[in-house]
Amino acid sequence: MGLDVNIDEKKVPEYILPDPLTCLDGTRVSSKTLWFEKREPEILDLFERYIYGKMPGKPEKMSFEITSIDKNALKGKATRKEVSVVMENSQSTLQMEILIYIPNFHPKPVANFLALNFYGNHSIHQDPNITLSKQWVPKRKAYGIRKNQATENSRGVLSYRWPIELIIDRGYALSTIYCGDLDPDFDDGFQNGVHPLFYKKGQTKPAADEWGTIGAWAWGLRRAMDYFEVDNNIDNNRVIVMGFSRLGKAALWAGAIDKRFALVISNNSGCGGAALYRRKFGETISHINNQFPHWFCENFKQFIDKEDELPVDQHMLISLIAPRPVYIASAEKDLWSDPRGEFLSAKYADPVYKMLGTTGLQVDEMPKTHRPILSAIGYHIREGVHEVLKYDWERYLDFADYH
Ligand code: GTR
Repeated sequence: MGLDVNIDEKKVPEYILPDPLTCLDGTRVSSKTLWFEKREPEILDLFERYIYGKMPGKPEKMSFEITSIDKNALKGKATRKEVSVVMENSQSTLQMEILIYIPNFHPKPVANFLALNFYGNHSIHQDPNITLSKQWVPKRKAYGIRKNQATENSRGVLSYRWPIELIIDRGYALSTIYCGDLDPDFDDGFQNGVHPLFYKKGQTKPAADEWGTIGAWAWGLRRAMDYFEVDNNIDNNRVIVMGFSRLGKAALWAGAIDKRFALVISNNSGCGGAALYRRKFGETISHINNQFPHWFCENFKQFIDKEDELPVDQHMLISLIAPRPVYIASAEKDLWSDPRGEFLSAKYADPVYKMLGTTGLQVDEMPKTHRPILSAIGYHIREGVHEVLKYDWERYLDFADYH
């Protein structure tokens, strides 16, 4: 990645993690009631205030329109549909498109994987009938993108990350949204995307404790959940929110803040996702805020090179998902994301999961490559680089089946 980061385990500093089961006032949390009434809201508030920023609720008006439907997709195995979600506030409107594949030969309603994508819904499959996104997309010649616009050559360019047939064959639906529908991934001072919809009179950017881009992406996942609640083919008690890398950070945040997500999956989410900040291994609070000043709330920048002053670390984000199942996946060569730090978040969230009566994480030590752990907290590390591959999806399907 070119940037100067520590990838030497011996150089990881000593650190003390905040205890998820001790409240700010020193109270020890030994009961579910105390967790849900006091400590959990306290931790959530800290993540809102200092890391991801507070996000608003639903917009004043929201409508869903099915804009296309093909009952014979994937050679008849699936129904593919597109749903436009139109969101309006007095100031402006925003439209987000959900692409959904539902298995035809499985009893309804079905469990559903929901994941944001990086380059537009059309990038996940070659199907010429998927609407080509008209949104701004990041420049990438190899993906057929010209002047930040997708072209016919952009279809299916990332299909290797989306084994749709496998997901359908296993009896799950798959839904996806282009993250740029919610907020294009560049620092524009929050003039485009969803933020302006919620500005108060005279406000031109989010306050220091209000949402950035990751918050906006997570907010969009929640609005998709609002749609699933009215779609009879989808079992809204079995919606799995999944994300890769920056979108894995958003998936974890959405899963932490919204209990309607039954299961949460982080694929190589790294810094600001599953990895612990205090290890300062791979990407740090400093790197991430310098490279992506728009991702988090402004307050997070106070902790640049001051990770020990944070009242939380990312194991506490995982603990906010408890007792719902969560799966964290790493990759051996993805040192930028700190695989060991991702595992340790799972490990240090375990006491909360156990206190809430689940199996927690059933190992103490980081497992070897390709030895997935299935318990309330799931984990694997695979060989290879920062990616989401068929191997990862197979494990997520196994984890979803297991629960
Ligand atoms: C990197 C960033 C990571 C991760 C990654 C990705 O540049 O430093 O935090 O989000 O991008 O999203 O692929």
